[in-house]
Amino acid sequence: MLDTQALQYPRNTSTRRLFDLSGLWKFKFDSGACGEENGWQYGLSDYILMPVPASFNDFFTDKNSREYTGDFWYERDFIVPGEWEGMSLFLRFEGAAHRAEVYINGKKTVSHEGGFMPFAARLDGLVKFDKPNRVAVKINNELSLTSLPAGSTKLLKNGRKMSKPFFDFFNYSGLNRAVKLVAVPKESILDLSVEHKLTEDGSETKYSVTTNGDNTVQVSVFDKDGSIVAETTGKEGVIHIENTRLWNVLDAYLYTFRLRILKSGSIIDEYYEDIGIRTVEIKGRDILINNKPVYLKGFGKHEDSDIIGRGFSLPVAKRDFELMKWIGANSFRTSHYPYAEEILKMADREGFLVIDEVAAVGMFESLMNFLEASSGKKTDFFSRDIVQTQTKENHKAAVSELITRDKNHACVIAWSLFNEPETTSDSAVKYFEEIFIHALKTDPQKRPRTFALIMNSTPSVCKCYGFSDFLSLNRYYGWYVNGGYEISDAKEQLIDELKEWEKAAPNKPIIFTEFGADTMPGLHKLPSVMWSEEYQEEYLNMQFEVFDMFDSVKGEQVWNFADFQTTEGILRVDGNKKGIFTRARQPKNAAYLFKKRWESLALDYKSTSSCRY
Ligand code: BDP
Repeated sequence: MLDTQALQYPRNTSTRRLFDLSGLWKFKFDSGACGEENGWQYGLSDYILMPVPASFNDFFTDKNSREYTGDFWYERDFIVPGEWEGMSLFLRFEGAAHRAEVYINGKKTVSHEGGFMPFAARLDGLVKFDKPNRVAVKINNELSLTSLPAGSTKLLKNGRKMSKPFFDFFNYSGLNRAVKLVAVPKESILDLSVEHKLTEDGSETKYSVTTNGDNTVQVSVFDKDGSIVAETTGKEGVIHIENTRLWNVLDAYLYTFRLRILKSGSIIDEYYEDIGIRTVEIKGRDILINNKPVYLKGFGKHEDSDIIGRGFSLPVAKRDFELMKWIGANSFRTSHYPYAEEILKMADREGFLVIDEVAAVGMFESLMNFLEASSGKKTDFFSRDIVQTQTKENHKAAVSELITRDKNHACVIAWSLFNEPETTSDSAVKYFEEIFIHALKTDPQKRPRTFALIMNSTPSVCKCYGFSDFLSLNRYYGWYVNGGYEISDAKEQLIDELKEWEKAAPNKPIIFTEFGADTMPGLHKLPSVMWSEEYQEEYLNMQFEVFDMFDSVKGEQVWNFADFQTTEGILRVDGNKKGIFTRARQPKNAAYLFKKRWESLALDYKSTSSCRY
């Protein structure tokens, strides 16, 4: 059963308490997978200290540790204040990559699959008050056909394990996000869902609150100045707001929805969420926000930075938003996994549009899937029993968690349910259908659903694009295919493919969710050669010309926002260099090209709808 409260963003309120356990934890590799046998759940000896949140990998100076694959443990002590006795207590793990088992004072409490979603270790009855308690967590970062992201684990002849991702980012592992000690009242608010409708005089928000008790629920809505604009009681209902200040692209407005459980005048529980009121819809070839067409300008990103790997860093997130605003972007995709919720909160506040992606990446079974795809090689990923059973179950659970956590964010305009899966075999179809239906059922707002199509998923062979409400194309003509001086042929290919898509899917907007060229920052060549800053610009100008030719293209999200770390290999020079910014978040020349273009493109660029700005 989904623990919805674990997915609820934790807050201090008049009834709730919160303590962040970020800091140095004890840490130890368990290459023999014999931690439990040796009693590590009770405490670690011969440990080292490890910062949380962070990926462990890049702190190390030896390669065996950086590449470590297998079980590893984190442990620390924590005090639960006596004043919290009688409350419901849990530790919230916000991201443990890729699977975890949590022990509280030696007792196994919870296990969780997937490294990008919060889960709770419930503490009731397991902890002492005002005395040290111990949390030990065993994490495992092995990749397999059933893990999201997918990959394999190789046993080297020297006995060490090695991660072999079927995807193009480093398998950063560990407690990548914070761990928080949370106390909520025994009777408390477990979940809130909202669904908005625009009316002639404002808006209507249908809401539903889940609690674990029968006392009255009160919902009060406050504007930015703290003035109350609506109030009602009941677990379900409709909130009517007059003259609503809608949430808009790069013009965000958030109302605070305060929820209370009341009993004879006293407050049993209190929680709040900042909610932007807006609608999202696909109509013909338009993506409509509040019934107005929008053109997406932005990035595929990664949670990736120097030293901390995939660890969440508020400062890095802040810098990324400043750069995205500077360059004139209005959107991004959380490629290739759900990001820390703080990032969505920032997007809510800044008015960015987010395509929220589940970690279903690598379902093509190849590390260099961009190359395999261009070679036309078929990998029948979905024909295996284990994929149709265990992987699908994990995938559905990940979709449930993603949508439950992120459903109220105004910034989230679509769910991306896969990145570059195999789509040409019949076995993919049934799998896709189930995942797409599951997402629709789970989302109260019924947002558009999509998946990012790999190069070889062309209209003539792809059997799955029909499930998408809009097409998300990852295309590398001019890089993996016909790169360099052959770019004129690449342009023709891109044009031909787009013509085919327009015919095959006349009612679907097309978003380029990936296009890009690896570029060594500072490498200048006249005339251009591939990898030079000049070639990146040449490649992008070619793309822009083609995008501008097709009215069906309703967005461009370049790959990638910044250079990022990958598995080492002959195609990667210390990582993927397709960034428009360097890994240190400084501009390459191409950044100025984008700034000029995006600042000149209207928000409703190429709209076909009658309702324009
Ligand atoms: C696509 C993937 C992305 C890669 C990119 C690339 O979706 O993760 O990083 O290509 O090759 O295949 O740069």
